[in-house]
Amino acid sequence: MAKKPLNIGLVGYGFMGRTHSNAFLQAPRFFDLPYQPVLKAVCARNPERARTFAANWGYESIETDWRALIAREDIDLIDIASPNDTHAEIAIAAAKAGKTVMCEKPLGRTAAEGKGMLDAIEAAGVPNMVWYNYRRVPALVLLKQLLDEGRFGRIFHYRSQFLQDWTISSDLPQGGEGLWRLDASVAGSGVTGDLLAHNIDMALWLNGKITEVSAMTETFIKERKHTLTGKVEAVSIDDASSFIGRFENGSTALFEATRYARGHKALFTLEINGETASARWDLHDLHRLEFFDYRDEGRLRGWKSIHITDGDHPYMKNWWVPGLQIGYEHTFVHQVADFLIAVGEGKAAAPTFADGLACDYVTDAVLHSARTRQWTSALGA
Ligand code: SOE
Repeated sequence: MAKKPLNIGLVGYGFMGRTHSNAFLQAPRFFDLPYQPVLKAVCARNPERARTFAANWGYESIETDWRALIAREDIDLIDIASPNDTHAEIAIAAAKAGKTVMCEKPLGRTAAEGKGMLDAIEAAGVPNMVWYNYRRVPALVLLKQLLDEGRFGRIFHYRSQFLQDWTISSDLPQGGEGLWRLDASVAGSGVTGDLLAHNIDMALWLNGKITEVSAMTETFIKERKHTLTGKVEAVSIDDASSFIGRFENGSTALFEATRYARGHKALFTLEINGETASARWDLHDLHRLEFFDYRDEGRLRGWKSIHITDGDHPYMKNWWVPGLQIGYEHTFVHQVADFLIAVGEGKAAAPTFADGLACDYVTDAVLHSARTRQWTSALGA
């Protein structure tokens, strides 16, 4: 049966523009979806580069002004993959125009911005999703299933890190294309909104609400040349961010994100310790889930390393044959597939804008706690 076309208008053509475009192309090839995504238009300020991007990924047309993209009647879904300072304005305008909206993480640069976005989405009643892609790693979906089945008993500890090392050089400029993540006026914050937000979103999904945090941030390099002004300017972002905290379920939280962990490129790790089981996972080995079950027979008790590649593992029957791995880009493919299936059924698919705002509340609390050196509520308004 012919699928209903769903016309995509993408804003932004950077790293995330590529992951999203690939996902829209691949999802209907591997999953049975109620819609056929059609790459209608990509929007970016530089027309030449937008045209090159469109030709490479198969977009039918380009726009250089996101307002014109939203005004187009042949666009059903606005996908926001542009820098963080553009998320709110575009999402609010797209919602008002009745478009379906997908937005890169973090939702807003602040929770106040995120709240405005959620209000607009709710007023318009349009389908929405935030691209916290790691929720779609098969090993972590399996972990979520094991938690929901109650295999861990009472949860005592949740700890998570995101370690990178790409900003250690003091010669690296800040700001501008490619380096806007180093400029807080564009990004909102440094690693707190960029990396720690992934740890937090995952924790909210797996282990429930974080009620309060006590945080510390550090900016190791205080001045950098700004790409746009050419001048050496004060650095506005946090280079490292860590916190201890409490979850609503009584477990304790230990989180850390940094871009100064020499040797680590994207080491997203998490570990959860319960009364009857523990599990741990890391992004560098994303197809494995380490699992310890205390209820195993004593003589055989130990950590299992489960290779998440079999047909009965989440998403895996849609890919190759048992034993063959998938990777990072597939998390975005899964996100498109889950979203379109949910939209077809008239349901919400998490992480919604409400979930994105819940994460923004925690990142705001982390920054506030670090600034004031006080324990801070992470539950938001
Ligand atoms: C930063 O280097 C970054 O690209 C983040 O912006 C992404 O969200 C993360 O998934 C990988 O690292």
